[in-house]
Amino acid sequence: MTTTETPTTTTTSTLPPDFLWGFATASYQIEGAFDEDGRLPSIWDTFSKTPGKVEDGTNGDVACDSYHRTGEDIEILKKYGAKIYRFSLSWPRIIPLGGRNDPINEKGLQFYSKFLDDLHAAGIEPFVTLFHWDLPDELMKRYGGMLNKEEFVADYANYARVVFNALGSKVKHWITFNEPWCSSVLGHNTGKHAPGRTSDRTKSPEGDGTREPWIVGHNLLVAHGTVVDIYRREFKEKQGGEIGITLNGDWAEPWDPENPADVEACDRKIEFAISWFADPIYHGKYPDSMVKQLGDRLPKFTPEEIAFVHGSNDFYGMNHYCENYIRNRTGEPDPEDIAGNLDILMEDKNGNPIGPETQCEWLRPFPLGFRKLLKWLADRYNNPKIYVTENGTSVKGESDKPLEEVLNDEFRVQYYRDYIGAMVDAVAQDGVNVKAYMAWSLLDNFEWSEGYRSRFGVTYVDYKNGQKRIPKKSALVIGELFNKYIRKE
Ligand code: GBH
Repeated sequence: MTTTETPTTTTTSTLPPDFLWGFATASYQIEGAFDEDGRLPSIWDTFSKTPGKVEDGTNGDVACDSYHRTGEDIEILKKYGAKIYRFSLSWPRIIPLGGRNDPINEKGLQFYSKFLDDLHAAGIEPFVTLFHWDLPDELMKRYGGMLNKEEFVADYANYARVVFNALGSKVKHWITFNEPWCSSVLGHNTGKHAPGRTSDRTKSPEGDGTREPWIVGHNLLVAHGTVVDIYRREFKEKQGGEIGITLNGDWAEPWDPENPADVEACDRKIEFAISWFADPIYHGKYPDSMVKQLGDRLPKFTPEEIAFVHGSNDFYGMNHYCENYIRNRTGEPDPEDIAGNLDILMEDKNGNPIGPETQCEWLRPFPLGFRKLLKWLADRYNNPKIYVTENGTSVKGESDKPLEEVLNDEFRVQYYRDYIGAMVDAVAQDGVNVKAYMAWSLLDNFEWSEGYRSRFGVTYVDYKNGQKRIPKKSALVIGELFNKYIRKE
């Protein structure tokens, strides 16, 4: 499908009876208990406690206190009718120092083991992310974390093996990495995320945004491929699960649809964000557009590496939030450029906004883009099984609204109606193979560098009153939508 076709959303489409839906979260964003039962700091503890890194100066020390409130979290999941729950494991809870010769923390494993048992008892199927950005801080200090291929891949593989051994009988769906793009680009080019490395010396004493993001991305791919291989050879047969990676990616509309250079730039934008990781996994090589622009700054796969990476997804994990207008840039790309030599804009040539504002600068809803991106992925990757592992929105000014208005979150309700509807059309009308959907997020939580002001929860969390959870309207609407769309047989 080209970027200019506009299929319409209908309400008559349906989903197959085995379609799964639920909610998602991540360890550092919800758990709190930052120094309990042997947990040591991750790069996010260190980064968020560095002045100026998080907008409201907050951190995840307490967050939603989910470490002490697993029972409440399971209660609300049940109340909302969720079939599945995606959460992530905190590596520094399980191996506090992180490395393959460092001690394993049994208390950390016991916490997750019990949580998995409790989820199963409630009839909720877990989707478990091994890594959602909270790298043990010691590994950053010891050898540069994700920048160090030999050390990082070996330590991540050891961590994964510890986890598969201890918890693998209770988990059928594993996600190796959440959004490697963010660890690479935000962590090692713009410096907006931990570990905050960038070429900008006003923000970081160290870092090279022209090279490090491509090295980190490469290392994460190799680590992913290595762990998938370990799972398939040592665990899959007896544990019967599946494993894949989760990638973020926005849809792209041309700033000027009449200009072929803008239309072409849209594909390049998606290639730099998604195909950077998905092409090696599905096609065994980096996209041509990236090789062309980055030259020898893009690492090369050794034959052993690509053998692990190529074919390493049992499913495609898709995180999706929004879209942009894309305008081609002429002239030589800036060496710091990570996007494909183009401008990422919120308005088209005629000044029309892509969608309404939310609390996040970067997020403007445009639901049809979800359907188009699903089709784009199906076409490029031979119709893989897709799990939507995150989708959701913040609401402009939500943190300043009276509670009653917060709970009656019409804007978010409309977002889910439109986005879920667009996904259903992609499945029923375009033949895209989506098999599961997880809304982001179960709870308002620590929104990384945006702190607590941006709220993505379908559940309000009262940070001033013991992290009390109160369902918003959207929490129940999602279930109603899926009850309507999923065929009974
Ligand atoms: C998800 O990323 C994360 O997986 C999740 O943990 C998070 O809570 C959720 O988003 C909501 O934010 O303006 O330069 O900082 C979504 C993909 C890509 C969205 C980077 C924000 C920010 C670019 N993200 N983007 S910048």
